[in-house]
Amino acid sequence: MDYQEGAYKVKDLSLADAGRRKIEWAESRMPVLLRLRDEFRDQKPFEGYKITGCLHVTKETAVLIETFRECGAEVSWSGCNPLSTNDEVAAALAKNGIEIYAWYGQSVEEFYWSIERTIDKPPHLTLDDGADLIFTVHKDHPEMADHIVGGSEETTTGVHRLRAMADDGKLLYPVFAVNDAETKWDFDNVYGTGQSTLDGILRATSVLIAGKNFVVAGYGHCGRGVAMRAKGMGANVIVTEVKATAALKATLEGFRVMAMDEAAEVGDIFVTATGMKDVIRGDHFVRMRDGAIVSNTGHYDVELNLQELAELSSDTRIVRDDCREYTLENGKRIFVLADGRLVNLAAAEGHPSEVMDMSFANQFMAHLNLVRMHKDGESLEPRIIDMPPELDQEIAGIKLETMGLSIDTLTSEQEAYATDYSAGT
Ligand code: RBV
Repeated sequence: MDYQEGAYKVKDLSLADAGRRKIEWAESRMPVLLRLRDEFRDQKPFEGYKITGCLHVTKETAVLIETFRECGAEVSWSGCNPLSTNDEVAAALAKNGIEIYAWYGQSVEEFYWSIERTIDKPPHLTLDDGADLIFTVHKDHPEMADHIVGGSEETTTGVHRLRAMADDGKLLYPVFAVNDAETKWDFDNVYGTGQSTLDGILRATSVLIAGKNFVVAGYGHCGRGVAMRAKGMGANVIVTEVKATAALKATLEGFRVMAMDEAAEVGDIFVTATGMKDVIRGDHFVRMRDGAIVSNTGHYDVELNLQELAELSSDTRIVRDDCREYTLENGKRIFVLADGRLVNLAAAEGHPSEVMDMSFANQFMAHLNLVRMHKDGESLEPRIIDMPPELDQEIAGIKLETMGLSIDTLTSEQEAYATDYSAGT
């Protein structure tokens, strides 16, 4: 398709004012990112660079996009999940002249069509959440890699895949592993996922969490956050795992650990947070209690095998927004939320602005670093680059400051003591 500056495809441009109010709300809770915007607005470090992003179109992402733009970048964007775009926010961005192709309820074809449109004019920088954009470049437009300075990846699953790609020597340009920054995964993945997943389940069902058997599949950072919040609301939390150390940690945190075969029979609410496919499948669905609620909060919609569920069912219907009832041939009913797509973004608004503030400050800095290295003529080998740990302290420091909290500083004697190997008892 011919490239047109500022082109867009969104649900309805008349939603723009409502979207603008949402973006302003997020801005009021994202002081770290706004500070970066203020710091770099006049210098325009991104002037002459096009950033293409593929990340959930939410009010928080809008703050990131507009920050890049105000700091000089040309931006094009698509959502990274067919069910996560906020149509009001997308309209506000389009109205503000951002090149954007995103609407809620895209088909898979429309999803990839949107990615293609964002790279009709090749970018210098790519920003991914789940690696669909970077995979599209590698698979269908490898020649574009010569033009691309570097990229970044937001989420665990994406970084995992990209590391595998780099190990195989297939990665064509350098990518910052934003997910692996301490100020990302120790906050966004734990507290962000924890709260927003419960939020999604509540909006889709409005059930009482207290007293329910709440099964969390996967006890990584995301699963831990979900388990913690479900416990806080009075659920009996059960954890399923494939990794012994993770299962042990869950046990010592006071959660019951069992295999999914067993959990399937007792769970009232299920959430998968593993990054693996077929975590809940046909032989689990048939064992479930009547009325069981099943959802996923992992990046891809592969964790629940809904095809097997459909094959076991005699009937299915939508009973509420984001809640589909399956009636099994054994007469039991199972309720699947958001068609197995990440429930926190599909049925709620994703992570709260306060945590995305730090995740997106990391995204901003990753791209600023890529541009700086490029301008300095540093050779940028294709590899996965870790975020500098000093940056975590800087971001966390600003966050604390904006929360009005102060911390101590080591005295010079204490600093010397920290590395004094002659000191003992
Ligand atoms: N995520 N973004 C939001 N409100 O914009 N919420 C969640 C938002 C990101 C989060 O960083 C996680 O790594 C990723 O979505 C999973 O796709």
